[in-house]
Amino acid sequence: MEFGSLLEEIVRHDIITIFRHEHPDCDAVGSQFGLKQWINENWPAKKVYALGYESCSQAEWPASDIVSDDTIRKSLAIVVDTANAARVDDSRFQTAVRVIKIDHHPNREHFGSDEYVYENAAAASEILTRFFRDCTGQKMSLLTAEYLYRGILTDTLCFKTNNTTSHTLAMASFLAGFGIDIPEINRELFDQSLDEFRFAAWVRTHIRMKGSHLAYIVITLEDLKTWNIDAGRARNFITEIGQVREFLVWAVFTQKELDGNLVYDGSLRSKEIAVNEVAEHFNGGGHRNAAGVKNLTGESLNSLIESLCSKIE
Ligand SMILES: [Mn+2]
Repeated sequence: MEFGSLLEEIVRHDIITIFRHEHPDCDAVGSQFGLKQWINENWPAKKVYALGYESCSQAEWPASDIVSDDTIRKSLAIVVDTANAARVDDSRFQTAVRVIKIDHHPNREHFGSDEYVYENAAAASEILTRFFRDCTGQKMSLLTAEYLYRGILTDTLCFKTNNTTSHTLAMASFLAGFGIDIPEINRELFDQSLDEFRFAAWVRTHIRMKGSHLAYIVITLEDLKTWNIDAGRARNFITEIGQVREFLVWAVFTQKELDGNLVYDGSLRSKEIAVNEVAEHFNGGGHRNAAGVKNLTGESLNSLIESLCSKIE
């Protein structure tokens, strides 16, 4: 990985705004707050803001900053973990003096003047860890290391995804060296409440099969109400149906109301098949083995299932 003028740009600007994607996961906020923390510690006089309207429900994170349009216009904007401009959770990044993209998703849409996109990285946090490690003149704290470690650990599902490489592990090891409490961080991120444990059991018993290798579940608005869980968190239970030998593709769909109609958002996972290529035809996209779709009618949900199935056979 090469970081060109990234350090110089950070040094050059007095105001830095950091953006990430909507429906933020731990890699989005981990890389965002990790970068903010690192800049704050090395250049205390700089004004650094982490922006985004939504919050991440997994583990505890600092609140987003609130800044004026004028401040953003004067700032260097750094967008982390986000493949396309429309997905940034605050479109004002476009007004900044300069925009830098740091990401690990397939680089289909170019935005910003500088891009540090490494598709082989398992997490945006992995890229930032490498950058911080290479900046030998700067210091780094345990808190920064913890934010980034959370990002790597969650995006790799505890180092289990097939984009986990020796580089991923080397970066995690570098972070762990700051004194990270490894079992504690695992408990914080992955321990379930009793209600979640029961919901997970319900998800497992309500999967449907299409053919022998595609497993999915459709969670209705009524189900969400019964379980008192929001759609985003419910879709995270896709991990409950992951590790099954027979399943090559698996998915969780949640129902929602949009302009008076019932539509579906979904999370797709696979062992080998490129689910993002299918997702792109259904208002979605993402990684080869982990993608999402949104606002599908019941009919398009069925054709998505058909398309996934035909890709397996
Ligand atoms: Mn990520």
